[in-house]
Amino acid sequence: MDIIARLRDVPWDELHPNERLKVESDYLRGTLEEGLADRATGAVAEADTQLTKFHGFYQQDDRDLREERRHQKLEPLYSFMVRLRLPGGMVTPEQWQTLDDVATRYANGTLRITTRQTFQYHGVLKENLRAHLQTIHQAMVDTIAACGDVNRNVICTANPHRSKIHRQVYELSHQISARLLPRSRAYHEIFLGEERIAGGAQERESEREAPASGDEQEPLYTRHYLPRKFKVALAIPPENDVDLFAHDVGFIADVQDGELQGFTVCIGGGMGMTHGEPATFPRLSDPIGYCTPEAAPAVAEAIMLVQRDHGDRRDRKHARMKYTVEDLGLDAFKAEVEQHLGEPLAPAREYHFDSNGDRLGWYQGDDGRWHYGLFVQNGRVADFPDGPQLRTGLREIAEQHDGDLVLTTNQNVIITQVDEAQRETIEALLDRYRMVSQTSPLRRNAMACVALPTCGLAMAESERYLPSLIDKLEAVMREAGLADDAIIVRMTGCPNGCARPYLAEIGFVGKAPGHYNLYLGGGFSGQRLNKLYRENINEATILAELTPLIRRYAAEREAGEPFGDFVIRIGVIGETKAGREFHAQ
Ligand code: SRM
Ligand code: SF4
Repeated sequence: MDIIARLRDVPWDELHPNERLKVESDYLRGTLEEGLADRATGAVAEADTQLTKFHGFYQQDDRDLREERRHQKLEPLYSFMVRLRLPGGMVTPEQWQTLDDVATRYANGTLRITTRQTFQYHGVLKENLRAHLQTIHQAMVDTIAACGDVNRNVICTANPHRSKIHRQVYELSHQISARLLPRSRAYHEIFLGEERIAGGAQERESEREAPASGDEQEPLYTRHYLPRKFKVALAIPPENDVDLFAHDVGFIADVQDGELQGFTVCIGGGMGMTHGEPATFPRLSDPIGYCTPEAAPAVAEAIMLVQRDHGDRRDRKHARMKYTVEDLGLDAFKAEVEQHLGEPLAPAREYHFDSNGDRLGWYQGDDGRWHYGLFVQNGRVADFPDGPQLRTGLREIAEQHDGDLVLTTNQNVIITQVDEAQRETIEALLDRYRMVSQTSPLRRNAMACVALPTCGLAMAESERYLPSLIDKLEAVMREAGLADDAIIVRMTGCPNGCARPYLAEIGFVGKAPGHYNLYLGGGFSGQRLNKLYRENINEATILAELTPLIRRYAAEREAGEPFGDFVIRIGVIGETKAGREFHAQ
């Protein structure tokens, strides 16, 4: 039974309010036109704040100024976070320049590389939204479906210029993105000035009365869209830079004799949970089968349709596909997928991952050209006072160099396609703008989510705090003789998991201002969740807890043993069980 049949007779009050909103939004139009024109407020209408997400932007307010403005009886300082759809994360140097211009003209003067291989802008005022989207549109970039209950930016192992396989997988990320893109023209009409073609939803008598066989305006999603966000990742072993098991759908490339044979397909991953609610939990995806490269977009679509039809539309905390997989069971979910495909999936194949970090520094691609993986602390491309001049430096590289720039899911950037003769020029620019500092492997492998001041859900600092905590942890590592060792550290300002902290060897998850839950024991290649070790602790306790463990690791580890494996072996923390048992001590 599909979603239209399933929901036709369900009373609205049994569904989450967002469900009604989607259906009645006239395919994501809502009253956005009117809201954008209203200059009396920096906000859009309450209901439209849900719809803007489907178009790639979020209403936020500056939380640093919230109290002060409240005292002054001013409305919060509203602005928008704008997120690009950039499957596979690659931009041309010309696009980079436009995206950089837009950061000055319409946003807060920074670009933020996200954990899903794209850019976010912060601080975009309502009156600048249209101009912002129109400018990037001229550079062939959009923000469609970057947020909202739809398929999100499709991510893949970084750098299509590295090898033939990387290029093929990158192209597939585009094909999957295109296939799962909403078809509504709302974005083009509201933001790009396209004329609306008469007919369609407005003329239907009842908003809930969808055509029996398919929906012309949204053939895949229908007016119900998905119960929740939906995420697809593609990885090329042995690198698991995308954290393949953290997503609703994962495709693991199977390469034999230098040729891409197909993909092992995994389903049901996700990170988000809520503190103190054991019914919510991070989950790693499971393999359900194997498909050819040609079939991958159809397989992604079939999986999405099963989630569309079976996902929970009553409780948004239980609406991600990982819960549908848990509730239906892997086999029943798979059977539904195969029914959509009209044939069974082949059996899953073996794979092996050995890391989930990025390749940083210089490396050579198959065609002999060079690529430079540049570390960007927490993905913030800015000119830091007394620090790296990343924005100016990367801008200049984009002006002088004709190779593409590729964003990674570890929030870094790769300067690609550098000929031997150009390497000196690039190095001189990296030097001039102090873009490469002597960072430790600990820092280079650390990630933090955005959190304060823009994220409305943050309970504690993350991006603004992690660098100073790393300073202190670096000192502990140095003193223990581990200055050259990598431990994967990740921090988020709340349990939603935007920097995938439950896969870190050391994970910090914000609980309250200055206080974090400490998780230990994630796998070095993103294959194992970590486990809660200490709850609600401040910096002094974090350091007091970690210092002896790091010292012990230095003294007692086996050759090549990662920190996450070590803490499990010595019994400091138990191995994580899947699903609900994630919360059990
Ligand atoms: Fe996220 C919500 C930032 C990757 C799980 N995420 C948010 C919002 C939009 C807050 C909000 O809803 O008001 C954050 C905006 C902060 C800001 O001011 O910019 C936000 N998420 C981010 C980014 C920018 C973090 C970063 O530092 O890079 C990442 C943008 C990705 C992108 O380009 O699309 C980001 N978010 C993730 C990931 C990682 C991933 O996808 O690989 C996750 C965990 C994986 C997953 O989805 O399970 C993630 N974000 C969430 C959740 C929890 C979802 C859940 O299932 O419970 C929320 C809250 C929600 O959806 O209700 C959320
Ligand atoms: Fe915000 Fe929480 Fe995501 Fe961090 S993890 S960006 S605090 S929603």
